[in-house]
Amino acid sequence: MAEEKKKVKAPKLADPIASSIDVASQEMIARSHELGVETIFDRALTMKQCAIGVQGTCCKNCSMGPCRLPLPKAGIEGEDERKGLCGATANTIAARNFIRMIAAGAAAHSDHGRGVAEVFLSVARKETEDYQIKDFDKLLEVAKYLDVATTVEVDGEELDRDMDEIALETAEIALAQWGKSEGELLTVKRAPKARYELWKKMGVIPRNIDREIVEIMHRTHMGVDQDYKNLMKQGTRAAIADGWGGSMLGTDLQDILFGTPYPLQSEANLGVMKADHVNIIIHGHEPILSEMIIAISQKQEIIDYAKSKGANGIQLSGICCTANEMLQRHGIPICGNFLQQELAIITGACDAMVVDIQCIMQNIANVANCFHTKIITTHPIARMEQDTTIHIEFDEHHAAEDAERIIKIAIDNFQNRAAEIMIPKHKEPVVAGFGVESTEYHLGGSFRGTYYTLNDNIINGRVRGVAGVVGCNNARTKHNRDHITICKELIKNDVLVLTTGCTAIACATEGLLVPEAAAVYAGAGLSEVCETVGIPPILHLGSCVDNSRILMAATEVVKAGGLGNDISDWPVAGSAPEWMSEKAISIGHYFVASGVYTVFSNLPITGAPVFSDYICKEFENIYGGMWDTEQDPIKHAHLMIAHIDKKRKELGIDKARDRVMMDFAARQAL
Ligand code: SF4
Ligand code: MSK
Repeated sequence: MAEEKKKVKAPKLADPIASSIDVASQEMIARSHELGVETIFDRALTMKQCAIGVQGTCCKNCSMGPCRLPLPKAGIEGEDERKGLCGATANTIAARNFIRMIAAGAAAHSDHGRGVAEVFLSVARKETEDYQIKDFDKLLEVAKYLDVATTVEVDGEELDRDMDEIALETAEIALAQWGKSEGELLTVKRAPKARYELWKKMGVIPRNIDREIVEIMHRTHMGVDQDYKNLMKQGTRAAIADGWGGSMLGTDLQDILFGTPYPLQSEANLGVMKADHVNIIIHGHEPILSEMIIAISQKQEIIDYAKSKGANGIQLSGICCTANEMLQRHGIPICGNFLQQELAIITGACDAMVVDIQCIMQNIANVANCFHTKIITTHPIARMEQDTTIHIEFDEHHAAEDAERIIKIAIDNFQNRAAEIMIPKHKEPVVAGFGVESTEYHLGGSFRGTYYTLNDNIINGRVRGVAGVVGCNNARTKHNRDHITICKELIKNDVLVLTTGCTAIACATEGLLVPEAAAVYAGAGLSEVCETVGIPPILHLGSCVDNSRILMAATEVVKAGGLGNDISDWPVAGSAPEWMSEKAISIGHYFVASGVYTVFSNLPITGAPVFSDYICKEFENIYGGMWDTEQDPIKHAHLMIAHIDKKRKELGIDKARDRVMMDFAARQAL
C-alpha cells in the first residue's frame, strides 16, 4: 500500500531552446520529448556536478581516500593547511589530477595514431590489398623527418630510392616512435629551432610516446612525485609527445594512406540525412573504418542491393571527428557533433550507427532500442555491454569484407523502419579540407607556395592574428553557443580562425565555413583577404588529431619570416570553449607548451590557487604560452584578441593596423 501512495515524479525535461542554438537540434530535442526518449540534455538537469571535483582537489589515488580538499568559501588566509591523509597538498592533488587528464588524452590520440601506423606497416609489407598509399609526396616528406633516406648513391650518382623500400622503412621507424628504448622522439625536431632548444633546456623533450604516458601514471601514484612544478614538467613532456608525436604521426600517416585533404564542398547538419536512402552514420575517430565504408558503399552492386530493398541509395554521414575525416577527404556530409549523436537516431531514419573509438555515449544504445537503428561497434577496445548492439571487429587484413557486412546490415534494416520519421530540414553548405599544404597553395599559388602572404597580411594588419578554436560540446553549456559566439567575435575583429573537431562542426552547421561568410561576419581587413584569396574566414583543418596541422601551420608562419623566431613570438591564440574530453586538456597543454596563449571556458584547478597561478601566469615566463579561463564567450574572445594585440606590440607591428583599405594594385599583388 505504502508503495502505491508513492508519487511518481515526472522526469525533468530540457528546454530545447535553452539547450542548443542549433534549430535542427532544438527540433529533435522537442521530438525526443514527444516520443518519451531521454537524452543527455534531460540528464544534465538532474545529474549535478560534484562541487569538489570541478575544483580539481579530490584525490582517489589510494584507498585511504577519496580525500577532498575544497577551497573554503572565505578563501585561504595565510598558510594553506589543507592536506589529504598522506599529507598531499591541494597543489599536489590538482597537479596530479591535471596531468592524469593529459595522460588519458595523449593516450587516446596516440593510440589512434598507433593504429594508423600499424595499418601503414601492413600496407608497406604488402599484407593487405584493401588499403594503398595514396600520397607519395607526403610519404617522402614524412620519410625525411624520420631520417629515412629517399635517394641512393649508385656509381657516384644520386638516384631516387625505391618507393616500396622507403615506405617500409618509414613505417617501421614511425611505429618505433611509440616505444623505442633510446634517443628522443624524432618528430619534435619539426618545431621551430628556438622552441626545440627551449624544450631541450627545460628537459621536456619526449623520449618516446608511450613512456611519457606511463611515467605520468607512475609519478601520480600515491607517494611518488609531490612537487606540482615537477609534475607539470612531466605533463608537458607527455603533451608534447601527443601533439608533436602521436597526433602528428596519426595525421601524416592518414594523409599518406588516404590522401592529403584539399578544399572541397559539402553540407552539414542533421538535414543531410535522406528519408528515402539507407542512412549509415559513422561516429568516432579513426578513418581506417570510414575510408573502407566509403569505398564499398560506392560500389554499384551495393547500391543495387540497397535499391532492391526499396531505398533510393545509400547516404553516408558522420558524427564527431570521423565526420571531419570523411568530409575533408571525400566531401561526405556531416550529420552533427558530439551532442547530436542521440538526436540523429531520434530522426527514426538512421538505419545503422557504426562506431569505433572515443566520444561515443553509452546511451546511444538505449536510444537505438526505441527505434529500428542498429548500433554496430567495430573496435576491440570499445565494445558496449547492451546485447542489442552488434560487434563486427574491423581489421585491416579483411577490411573490405567487414565493411560490406556492416553496410549490408544497414541496408537490410531499411525495411524495418517505423512509418513516422522526422528529419529536420536544416543543413548548411560547407567548404572544408584546409591543411598546411592547401593553405600554402591558396596563399601563394602552385608555383610559389608560401606562408609569406599570410605573414605579410599579419604584418600590414589586415589580418590581426590567428586563433585556433577547437574542442568538444559540453552538456553543461548551451550546445554550440560559445563556439559560434567566440568564432564570430574573433573574425569580426580580423582574427583568422583555424578550427578542428566539434568546433569545426558547429561552425559548419552555422554556415560559417563558406567564403561568403567573410563579407557577412568578418572585419574589413580579414574579409578583404578572404574575398581576394577565396577562402572562408574560418578554416576547417580536420579532426582532433589534426590539431597537429595547426602546430605545423604555426611553424610555417615562423619559417616564412618577419614574425619572430618562435611560435610564442607571433600573434596567435588558442581556445576550447565547450571542452569536455581529457583529450582537450592534452591538446590545450601542447598548445601552451608550444608557446600559445590558450583560453578554456573553465579548468579543474580552482581549488588549488597556487598551482593555478603557476600554469595560468608563471608558465608564460617559461614557455611563452600559458593557460587562461573565461566562461563569458565575448570576454573569452577579447582575452585572445588582447593577447594578439600584445604580441603585435612586441613585434612593433601594432601601428600597421591603422592602414588604408586594399587598392586594386594591392589585391593584384596578393
Ligand atoms: Fe588521500 Fe593521499 Fe590517498 Fe590521495 S594519495 S587518496 S590524498 S591518502
Ligand atoms: S570528437 S574529443 S567531442 S572534439 Fe573529436 Fe568532438 Fe571533443 Fe570528441
